[in-house]
Amino acid sequence: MGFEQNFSLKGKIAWVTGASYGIGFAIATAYAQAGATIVFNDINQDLVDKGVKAYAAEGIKAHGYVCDVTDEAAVNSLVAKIEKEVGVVDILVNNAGIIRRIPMTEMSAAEFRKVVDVDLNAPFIVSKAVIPSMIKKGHGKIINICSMMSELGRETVSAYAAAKGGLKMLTRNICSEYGKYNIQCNGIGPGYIATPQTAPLRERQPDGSRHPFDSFIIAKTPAERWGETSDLMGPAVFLASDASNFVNGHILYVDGGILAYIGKQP
Ligand code: NAP
Ligand code: GCO
Repeated sequence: MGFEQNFSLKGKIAWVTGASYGIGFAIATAYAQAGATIVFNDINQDLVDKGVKAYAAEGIKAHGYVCDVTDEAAVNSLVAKIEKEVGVVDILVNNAGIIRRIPMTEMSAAEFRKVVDVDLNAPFIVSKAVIPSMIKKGHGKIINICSMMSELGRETVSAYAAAKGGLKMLTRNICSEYGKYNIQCNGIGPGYIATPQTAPLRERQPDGSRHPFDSFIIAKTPAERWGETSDLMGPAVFLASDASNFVNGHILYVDGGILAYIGKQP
């Protein structure tokens, strides 16, 4: 197999969850550029319609579906629909996610459960739904979008950190259980990336100065910048391609060096 072919996704069907915009959109765009057919879902028709238009603007004919990834019946029904309308999923990216920044003692159990439901239970549900066909097909790639919070805690993100820490271990367990079927399950751990999800952490102050958290992240990142969704495209293609067929159960941190660095002296 030629070197470039190792990184090609030609002939593959990739499903990226929650990918109307943000990190998922960037990953799906990279997969299309590498030759894959793109399937994505989002939580409502308006987002899906906007996503289809956004992909079309990139020259990509994406198959968009409405589906709440926490709803197992809806996910199983969608997998059957995708297999009928597009084909068997070769590459799954569990990207859909939410965060609630609330001090733990002020967070309700319902709010905690909601974050865990989307960020951990849903990757279980969706992975479970696509694995049987991957086994029949003789190969599969599952990529879970983890986080710095798969390794580190911080104030107000207890539910998110618990979920993303669990997602790291779910990644390793899927690797352990299905590696023998030539299914590789890995994670990507983005650092702090400029998307709508982190917009509140980057808002300029009334006097025009940086948000304190923005300055904090700059000081904690050797690259001295926030990540862009484009920084994730290459690593995502690598983990979806034949080039990573012997990489399994690994969390690839794409964080500009945050996890390696004690932080700039004030
Ligand atoms: P985002 O901008 O909030 O996008 C998340 C997407 O998932 C949205 O389209 C959202 O739809 C969708 N979604 C949420 N709940 C869903 C559900 N139940 N079913 C289907 N779709 C659902 O987030 P992002 O920044 O692109 O992050 C994407 C992933 O990367 C998440 O898992 C996040 O935890 C992770 N991550 C982000 C960063 C970062 O710095 N941005 C860093 C590390 C990891 P709605 O618009 O309706 O909510
Ligand atoms: C936060 C941020 C982070 C990022 C990301 C870091 O509030 O700390 O939202 O959690 O989203 O997960 O990797």
